[in-house]
Amino acid sequence: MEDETMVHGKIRGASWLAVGGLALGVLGTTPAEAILIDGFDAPQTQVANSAFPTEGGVTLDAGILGGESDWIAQYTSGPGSIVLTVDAGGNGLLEAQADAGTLGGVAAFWDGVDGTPFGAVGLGLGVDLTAGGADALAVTVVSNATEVLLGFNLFGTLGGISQGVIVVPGGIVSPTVLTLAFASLTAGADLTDIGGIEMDVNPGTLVSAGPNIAIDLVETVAVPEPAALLLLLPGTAAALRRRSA
Ligand SMILES: [Ca+2]
Ligand SMILES: [Ca+2]
Repeated sequence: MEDETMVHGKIRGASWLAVGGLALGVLGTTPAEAILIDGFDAPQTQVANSAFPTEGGVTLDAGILGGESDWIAQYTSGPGSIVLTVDAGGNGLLEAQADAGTLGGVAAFWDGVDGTPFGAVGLGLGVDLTAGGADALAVTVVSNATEVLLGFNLFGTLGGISQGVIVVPGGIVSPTVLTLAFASLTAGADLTDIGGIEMDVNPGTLVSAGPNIAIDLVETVAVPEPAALLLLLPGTAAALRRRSA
């Protein structure tokens, strides 16, 4: 996985550096820094099947937003298992899959240290998701066999839920960053004070023989807007001319 991580870093680093450098030159501000929600670097395994239809656990790790992630594998029907693994063999990935003919789902929660994935979502984060100028959630998918929906529920500390979905296309074989703009979320929660984050794999959709998805990290990012930068360029050029005159 070391090679993949390097490739991933190179791709992401290169693209953001290029645009960030342009923004730096034009706007004179430092590029926004993202919040890492989870890099999936602490091990977790949950297997749900007909004998154990709802399995869950928590992972405590200082590298996880809020210090803890909560996990549930939910089996619905079929001959096999719903398998959730995080950091298997130290690979730094979240992987979810259903055995052939088996239906179910997988969910992750980041809601502070509450010691359980069950019951109400904890509201222990108290995080400003817009910090650093972030305007989107981003998921880096390293591989995905068939189309998967990643449903996000953002729970406001003071109430309300904002929701959105990232469509992960099938056929992904190299690190791919997919974003969910805050502006596209349903209204409900104050994004500057989020108590809990939920990510569901294929929410409301039962999946058979899949999904076989591997995710490297979930974070917030400031998505560059090339169109806005282009609009700024003429004005900047004019300002520079005035300054030198
Ligand atoms: Ca928790
Ligand atoms: Ca990772």
